[in-house]
Amino acid sequence: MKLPKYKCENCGYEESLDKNIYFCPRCGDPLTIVYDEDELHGISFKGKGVWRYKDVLPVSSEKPVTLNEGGTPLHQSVSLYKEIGIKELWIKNEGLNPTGSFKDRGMTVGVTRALELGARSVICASTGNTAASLSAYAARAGLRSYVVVPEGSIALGKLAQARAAGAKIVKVRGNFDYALKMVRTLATMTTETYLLNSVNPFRIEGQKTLAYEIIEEYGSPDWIFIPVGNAGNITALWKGLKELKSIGLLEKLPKLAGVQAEGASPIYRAFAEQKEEIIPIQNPQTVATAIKIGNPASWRRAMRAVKESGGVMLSVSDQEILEYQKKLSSKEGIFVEPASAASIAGLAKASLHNIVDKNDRVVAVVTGNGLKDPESLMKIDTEEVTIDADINELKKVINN
Ligand code: AN7
Repeated sequence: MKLPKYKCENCGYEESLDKNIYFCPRCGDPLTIVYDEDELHGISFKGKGVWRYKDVLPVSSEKPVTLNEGGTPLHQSVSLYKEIGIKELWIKNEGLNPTGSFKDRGMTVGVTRALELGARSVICASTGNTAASLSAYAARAGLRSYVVVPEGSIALGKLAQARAAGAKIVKVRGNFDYALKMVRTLATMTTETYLLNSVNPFRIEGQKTLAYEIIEEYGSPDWIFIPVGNAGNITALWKGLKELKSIGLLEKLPKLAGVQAEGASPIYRAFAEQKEEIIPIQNPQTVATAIKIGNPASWRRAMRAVKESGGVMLSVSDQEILEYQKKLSSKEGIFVEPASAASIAGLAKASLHNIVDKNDRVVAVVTGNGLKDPESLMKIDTEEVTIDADINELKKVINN
């Protein structure tokens, strides 16, 4: 089989995978790993989870660093689809990955690559989930991990995960965008500390298995909705879908809808205003801390994915995010973190504006587990009472 190679989708630069690089030396965009299209045709898979797709993953190791990631459930909506006004809604629950988010799909491949390269340690900048995932996989690989996070802006559960796994936690006085800029610069100065943000092409490879699972299990929906922060996951999703078409497993590519939080939506803004470039947001704000990102590294690839697919970028308010986080739990039994609810909130908006049709079949990706970030839920009104330990008191509150 012809070996995969790095390619810059922005300017066409190509390089062998033997090199340890992340960015195009010509134009600076994150590099993508590409396969020969003829080689992909007719490939088949066996096994479960991310490593089911090992023939389209660019690592040769027989012993990947794994926690059995992938193979997450695709739940059919029993209620929200009606309220939203579409024919079918399926919810891909990435919060049921080993560390509670989709990041594990990329980390199993990325940390395996780190070992193949002989790295001594791994590093990421993170709004929380990447840190939680990286520190777990690094622990399993016996590698030192450094996670650089915006001080005060990461959810408690995620911080606890990184602490438990023994990562060195570096809190930056500044936002995620500064943290990412620093680790990117560090990566140009040393090869001993391997960079595992989603600008790492090997992480994108692992994350593309999301597309493989959706298509193998469901076939081709009309739309896929996905939350967007740094824009790695939508990049990976689109890459996977296009590969599936080359393999012959997918005839018609779905349209993609990328959903950002209003206060952190530079890609949406550029899309809506038909601009060629994004204008980074200096001080992004949203309750969905996972996607509180003002200068997404993979914005070009996200924009291209959305446009090529005939889809859209959308933005949703914090209020909409919290409303649909609650509804996902109260109507479907699926507890997600705020960033994840952005995809469903975006879908509701798209239906209202007739961007999706009532006959459409939609898959919405929810990306992270609600247990990581329960804080916002503690502030809403719910049916809660406190009683004495007395059976009559209990009987009084049961009112059906
Ligand atoms: C739950 O952990 O960027 O568009 O540093 O945790 O690929 O960035 C997290 C992102 C969506 C956005 N949902 O994905 C990090 C980080 C959840 C997330 C996203 C994130 P990308």
